[in-house]
Amino acid sequence: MSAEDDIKRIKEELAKIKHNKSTEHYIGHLKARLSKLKEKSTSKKTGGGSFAVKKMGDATAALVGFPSVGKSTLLNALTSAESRTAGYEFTTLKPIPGMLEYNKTKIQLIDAPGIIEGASEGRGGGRQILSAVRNADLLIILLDPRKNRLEIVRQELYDSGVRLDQSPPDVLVKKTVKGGLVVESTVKQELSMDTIRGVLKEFGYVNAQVLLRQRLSVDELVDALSDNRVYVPSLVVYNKVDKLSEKELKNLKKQHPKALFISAKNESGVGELVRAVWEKLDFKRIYLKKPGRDPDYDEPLIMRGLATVQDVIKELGKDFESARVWGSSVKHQGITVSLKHELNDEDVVTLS
Ligand SMILES: Nc1nc2c(ncn2[C@@H]2O[C@H](COP(=O)(O)OP(=O)(O)OP(=O)(O)O)[C@@H](O)[C@H]2O)c(=O)[nH]1
Ligand SMILES: [Mg+2]
Repeated sequence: MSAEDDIKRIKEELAKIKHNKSTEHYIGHLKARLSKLKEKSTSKKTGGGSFAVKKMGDATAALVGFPSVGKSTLLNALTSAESRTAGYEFTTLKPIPGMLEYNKTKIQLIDAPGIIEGASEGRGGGRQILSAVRNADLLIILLDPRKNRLEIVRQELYDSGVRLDQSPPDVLVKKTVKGGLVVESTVKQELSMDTIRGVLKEFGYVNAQVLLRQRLSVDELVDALSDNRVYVPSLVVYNKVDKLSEKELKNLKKQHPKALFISAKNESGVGELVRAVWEKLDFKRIYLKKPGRDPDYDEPLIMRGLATVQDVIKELGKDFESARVWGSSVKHQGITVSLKHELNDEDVVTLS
């Protein structure tokens, strides 16, 4: 029996089982097994190949969606890249990168071929496409409002190991030489210890110290133990709003209050989209200032996420011991801060 047959059989079985306390252990076993089989079959089939795009710029955002939703039209509107667009499906055959500059930041944008239902199982070359976008720092899910396939796209991403807008489960596993499985939890778990140990065993842990620091579902526990999970933020964007009546657009906005609404063709709403992309990528522009000189506002150091003075020093690759900071992260302008101090966007830093 091939891994594919096994995967299919386990999925069918999972679909049939009723979820309750008495089946929890067995479900855990099946889900762990499924994850391992998928990992094995994916690593065999995807090598990146011609679909691999080298990451460039300060961060990478990838466009994902069904065919013909306007991904290439949007890439062309936002960057100087020229990706073929057409009124038929599967126009784009491999990922096309472009570069977008905003707020002194370079954002690489990847236009990917369209994915369809079953992509995570390889339909329509889906595996290759998903493996090309999964390493992006942000996924822009582009949709045609007339064919709203948001849930399908999300499910395909989920099934290929992409976890949108969530952080990795807080689980620490340390393999040991002997002593069996020692499982501790800082919070009360819903899952029984029997289920947790069963899943750990399925992943091959015989001797290990395991610390669970959050309440976990079976899926989260399996995620924590699987190698191929990525945790990526996302934006939901409805394109082609020029085709909607005012009333239709109003209803759509009501249904999806967090989404963005654009027309890539007319380039309307794209300014807001670029701003949202920039904000979602959590950039910090740090202006460096040599003592006695003006800050360098032209070429900020671009950081992402949490950025401490220490991170800045590391990025510069030089030795500094002290820092003064001006900007919104300090109460007193120009004060000397510790190296652990967290910087905000547009802070000015003098290192010495
Ligand atoms: N009315 C309207 N049409 C659009 C818009 N954006 C794209 N289109 C049209 O939709 C069709 C598909 O656009 P593409 O950009 O090729 O779509 P894609 O998502 O890259 O498609 P694949 O490469 O096949 O996955 C083309 O005919 C575009 O002109 C838009 O905002 N409004
Ligand atoms: Mg395209």
